[in-house]
Amino acid sequence: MIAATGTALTPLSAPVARAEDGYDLWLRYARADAPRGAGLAAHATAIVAAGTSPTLTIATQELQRGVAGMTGTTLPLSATIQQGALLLATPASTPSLPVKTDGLGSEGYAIRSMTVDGKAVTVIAANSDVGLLHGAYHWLRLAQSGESLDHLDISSAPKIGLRLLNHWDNLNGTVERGYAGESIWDWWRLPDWKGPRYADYARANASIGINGTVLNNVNARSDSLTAPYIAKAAALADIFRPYGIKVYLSVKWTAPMELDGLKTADPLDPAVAAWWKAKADEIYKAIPDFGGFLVKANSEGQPGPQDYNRTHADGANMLAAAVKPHGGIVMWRAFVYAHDNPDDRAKQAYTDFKPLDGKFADNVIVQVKNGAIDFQPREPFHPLFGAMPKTPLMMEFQITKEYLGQSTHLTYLGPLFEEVLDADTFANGRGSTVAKVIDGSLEGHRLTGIAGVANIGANRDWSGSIFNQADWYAFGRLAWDTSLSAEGIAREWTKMTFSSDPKVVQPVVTMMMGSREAAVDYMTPLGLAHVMGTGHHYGPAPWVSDLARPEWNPVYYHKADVNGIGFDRTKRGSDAVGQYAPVVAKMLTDPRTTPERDLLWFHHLPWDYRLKSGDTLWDGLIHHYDGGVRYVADMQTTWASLKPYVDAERFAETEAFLTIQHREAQWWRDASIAYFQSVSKRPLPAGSAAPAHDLDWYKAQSFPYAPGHN
Ligand code: BDP
Repeated sequence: MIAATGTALTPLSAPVARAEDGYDLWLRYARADAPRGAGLAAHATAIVAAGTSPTLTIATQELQRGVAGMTGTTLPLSATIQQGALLLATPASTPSLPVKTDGLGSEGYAIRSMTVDGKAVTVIAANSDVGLLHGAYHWLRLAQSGESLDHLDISSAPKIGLRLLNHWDNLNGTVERGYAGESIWDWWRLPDWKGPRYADYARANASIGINGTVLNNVNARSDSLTAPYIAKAAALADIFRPYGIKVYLSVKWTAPMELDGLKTADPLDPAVAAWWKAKADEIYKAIPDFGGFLVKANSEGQPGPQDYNRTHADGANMLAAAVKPHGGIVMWRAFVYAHDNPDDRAKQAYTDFKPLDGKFADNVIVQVKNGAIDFQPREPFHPLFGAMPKTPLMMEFQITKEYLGQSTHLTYLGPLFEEVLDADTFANGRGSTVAKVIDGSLEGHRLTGIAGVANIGANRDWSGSIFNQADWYAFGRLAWDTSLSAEGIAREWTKMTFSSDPKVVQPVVTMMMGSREAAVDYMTPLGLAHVMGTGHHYGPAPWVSDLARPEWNPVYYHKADVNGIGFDRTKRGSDAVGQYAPVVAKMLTDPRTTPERDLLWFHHLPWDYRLKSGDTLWDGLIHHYDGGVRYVADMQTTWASLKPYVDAERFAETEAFLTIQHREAQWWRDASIAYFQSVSKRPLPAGSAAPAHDLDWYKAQSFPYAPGHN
């Protein structure tokens, strides 16, 4: 909670006494120490805002809230310019605006320290009030992080148009792969009851530049398209609108059949197209700025156009025509693989979608997961990036940590996002990064997007742990600007979330930066993937081999036996490498030139294969497992040393979660080694302890009530 009580200023590195429950996220506006507070107050003597729109009111109220929290003083609204004022203006509201807003688009902003009418002021300028709101949040971020507010000369505009959260929230309040409690959407009591949390959700998202939210699970129910549910979605849209956030809905392909008894859902059937057109008209009547549809079709049992021998493009284009007159879009997911297709699962999306390049309507964007399997702790970038030049592709990241320790593990995802965005597809020569594919600059697309599967739930702390909030934050910041560094983002998040005291910032950021790699090490080192427990995906189960579909079984992915381990995706194997640009394919064909972190993703290698460290593959694998567990122990030590600087509540929770993480990292390591040793028949390298239990013990563990899985 914001602790705006008391007048005594807390010295920077003094112990923090107040308890916090995480509700305020990175918008805590904690009281600044005396020198910083004074500096801040000098740059915020009043707000001069031209206009009274709901959005501008939100911006000024946020500035007032922030300054009150940080300095204890009330920031007045003023009609006239005074020394130290914050000026919020657009060219429309202030024709004499002294700051150029060209190139800022409809959402960007400029922040400039300057002299106006002889007074030193800070001007926040934008082309729209939403731009001003983003600018206000930027200024507050600087203020909260203890950055200088002098001589500001900032321009910022997003390159990616759609920056969306995808909620996998069900209408019954559960959240698929959600580890932070129930859904924050109170569907049952909407639209009448609109709790304060919705606006706080919008504030948090606006503060990091997220501009859209898909309200319901991609495994959608038709009910969300009925009149009562459209009214509920409209109530949320009304709350989010002034924050610059649009709502979108996931749709079920067979909704026309389920809701209105149509005989078919064939996209080329005129009655089906007419049904969707009428449905779109109905939605837009209630939500005039409705964003559009997200579709999971012909994937994991969901119906889709292929059921009628039509293509994904046929399906997407029919829906696109329905929303087109209203300016809506269709996000069509490429997460497809079929039970009757014996080909490598990692190849199937490319095989299905690549031939459709150029066949999609201009208001369709294809949403591609970061990797070709499914949000693993590490995956090479998806081969579709760079392979469909005539089609806008948007990124789908998973913020919720289905495969990365769920709610309790501290595994900061910034480095994962950064690694994928920076990956070079070589589609148009060197420097054809994934970021350039999705921001449209590589192939000249105007429709651009990035989505993150939300980690938000009804828990007080929103995300299931304090550190999980950093993943939501990092997603938003990178969506706004893919060139930001994960480390810089961790730094600003830490300053706002805990303290700008370097004694806190440095260790916390260091801890965060290696944490995802540590999870890779204790779960799936050297390019292993998908070895987790069936269904809930919690915990290790590399031995599973009895599930109906081959590609649901961990043994399908690691292919370990007495001779070696790994999935051969070279020409000798599935030839998934052939889906990458020739330069990349060549590199991945040879284990020696394949990045070691992806080694077993692309190659099946003998246990005696020599790693760059000089270790055999077998010994190296064990060393990675050991290193991952050790890293978690080190995080525990670091965290313990921060006790004097962190409030009791957040300290205790993180301490307890790190204890869980350490226990589970050990379990991952031990169970994986017990299993792989049972097939490799090799001794452990010197210094590596035997697993605590035998393999049967690990196999016998069962978790029928693990969260996030129905
Ligand atoms: C997988 C999840 C599953 C989702 C699916 C998807 O395990 O719950 O429905 O992805 O993205 O990661 O559609």
